[in-house]
Amino acid sequence: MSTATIGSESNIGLTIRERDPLNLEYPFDQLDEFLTPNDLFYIRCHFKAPVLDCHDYKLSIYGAVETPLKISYEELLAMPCVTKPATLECAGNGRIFLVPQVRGAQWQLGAVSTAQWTGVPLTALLEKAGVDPHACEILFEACDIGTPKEEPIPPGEIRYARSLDIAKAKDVVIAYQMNGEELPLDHGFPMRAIVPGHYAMASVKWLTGIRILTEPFTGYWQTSDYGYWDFDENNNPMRRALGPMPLKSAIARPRTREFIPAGESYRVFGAAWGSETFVEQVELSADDGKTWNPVTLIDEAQPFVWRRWKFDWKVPAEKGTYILKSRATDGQGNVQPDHYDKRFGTYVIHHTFGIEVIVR
Ligand SMILES: Nc1nc2c(c(=O)[nH]1)N[C@H]1C(S)=C(S)[C@@H](COP(=O)(O)O)O[C@H]1N2
Ligand SMILES: [Mo]
Repeated sequence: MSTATIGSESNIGLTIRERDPLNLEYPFDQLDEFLTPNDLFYIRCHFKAPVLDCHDYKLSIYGAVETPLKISYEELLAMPCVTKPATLECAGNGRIFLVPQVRGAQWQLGAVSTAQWTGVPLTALLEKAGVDPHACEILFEACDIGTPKEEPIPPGEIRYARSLDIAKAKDVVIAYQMNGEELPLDHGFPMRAIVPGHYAMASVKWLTGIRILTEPFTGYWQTSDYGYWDFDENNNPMRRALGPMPLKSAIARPRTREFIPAGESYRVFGAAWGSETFVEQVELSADDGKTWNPVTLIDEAQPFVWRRWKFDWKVPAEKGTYILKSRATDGQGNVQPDHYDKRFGTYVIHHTFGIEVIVR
């Protein structure tokens, strides 16, 4: 077996969850700066990353529009751009903590990262094309292709594609830079969508088409995968697509089963994030959720990105196993739940789960 094929040479700091397709986890216990360095940003791919030549690249905007467009890479770079931060989190982040174990990549805490994204606002492209007033969704089409491995398997090879409610278009950036650098291959070079506040399956990489739809899209990546069972208004079961990231906080340090010296002070460090509403407060418990203490928030409150936090824990003199938990509250008073919601199957793992540490 070849060993020289794990991402690019710059991805060596990431934890391997799967080699082919490439699935690499950010070592979350190294959380430090607000922005995750590009070479530590987690990578989640369903198929082999397509290698596109930006000189031949064209982004098609078509479907329910007045003027279908094919825009080159150079033309996109010449348009007015925006730069904004967004936290991306894989909907399966934290899956390894589910008991009993579920299928899928066994992410620990690090299928989440934050970057500054530079690109063209989607609204500018939609204006150029002239959107049909009956349009309801936007389909982002990518050019990576393959056969998904998980049952039920589609009848043949499929491309990655995902639709979005047109009302959310206002926040979307068609990005070609990540933290001020050219978008790396594994993160979608030359262009990707960034959908701030949504689980990152919405942020389609290697974007080649934007199709405007007048009917909801029901493709594989939002019904079979990245969907969940619900009931419609007539009480019939239906699949709904995952969307916004619910409120969540996570402990970066200490790590699970870390040894901590008794009787000293230990700086607990983590991050909390949500979607449209910002994180208002985070609390920490060192007794498995019996008592809670407010932590110090480091970053300013804003939607779509994490707020790092810290808490100086007076570690008890008594040796033994302690369970740490963090719990976030948002600007509307919503509190992070303490149980996993089974409706979401192998996704949406945002409850307050315990980080067990050993004081000695
Ligand atoms: N074209 C394409 N876009 C994609 C994917 C993919 O496999 N193909 N994976 C999605 C998923 S599930 C996640 S979590 C994010 C990961 O983005 P990253 O690799 O830049 O961290 O990309 C999304 N966009
Ligand atoms: Mo994902």
